[in-house]
Amino acid sequence: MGKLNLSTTTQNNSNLESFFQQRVDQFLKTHIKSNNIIDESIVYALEAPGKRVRPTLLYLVSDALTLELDHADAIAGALETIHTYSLVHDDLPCMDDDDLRRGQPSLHKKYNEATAVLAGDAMQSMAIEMLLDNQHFTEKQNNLLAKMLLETIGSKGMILGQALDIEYESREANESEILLMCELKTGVLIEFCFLAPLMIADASNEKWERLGKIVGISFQLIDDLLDLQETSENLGKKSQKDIIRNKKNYPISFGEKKTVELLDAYKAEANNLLQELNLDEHYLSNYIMNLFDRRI
Ligand code: GRG
Repeated sequence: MGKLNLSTTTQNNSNLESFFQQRVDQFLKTHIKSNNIIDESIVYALEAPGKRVRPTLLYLVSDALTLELDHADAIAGALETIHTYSLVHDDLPCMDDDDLRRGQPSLHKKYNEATAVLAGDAMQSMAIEMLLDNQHFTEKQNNLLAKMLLETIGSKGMILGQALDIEYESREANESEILLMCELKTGVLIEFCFLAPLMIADASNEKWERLGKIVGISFQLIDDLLDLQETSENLGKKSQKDIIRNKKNYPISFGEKKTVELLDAYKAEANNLLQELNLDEHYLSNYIMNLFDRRI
């Protein structure tokens, strides 16, 4: 049932979440020194109060597979760095054009557009360096992880998802196209939180893989619902923006009711998979179930 001594590290879910948040933040702090304007802007984006969902999932899946947490630090740091780069570029005027991110001015507002493009580019290199420099794994394992991450975020993964998101602003998209777009632009990076430790532990199986896929797609569906239902103040980013930009996300195209029904079905399936994987008493189960109920 995992190596983490939860009784000594944390008493409840919120302590556990801040334990993982602090852990990845500490890793990032020691890896990124603010020596120049690009590093300074990267620290600005990374230190902003994000939820650290991807590192937390990565640590919990690693623990469930009885991997050591310090072996996962570099993967957690790389994931948060890639995720933050995607937000920095997503906020640019040529993308989703958002002035507010994580409750503070977007990077291009605090600095300028050129700095935001360059900082995002540098964050991608930085993340891959973190994986390749991980002293806890063999060179072969580090190379495999780097290749997996590059495929995940490349032109057949996250970037394609973002390209489809933009393409659908000017044309209709059917249900399977929208679900694929959700999986690519957001889901695949979350799936990586499952697939990376599974690869290291040599423990891949269909149930784990399906769990990662469902959690990833659901995360975007919930994000789309929250965009319609919550205030900008609560989200720390501009809400109601998808309708204004003619986005074809799931609730806009098929309604909030159908989105909630789909999410209920995914949540029930995730719950069953967690039980079949004998994880119902592991904190990963609590964390995943709470992700389905999140309001930020
Ligand atoms: C290469 C120019 C260029 C752009 C790429 C990759 C990319 C732009 C965009 C990725 C798509 C994207 C930003 C999807 C949004 C995913 C999502 C739900 C973000 C919010 O994640 P949270 O809620 O945020 O985990 P925090 O701030 O808590 O970390």
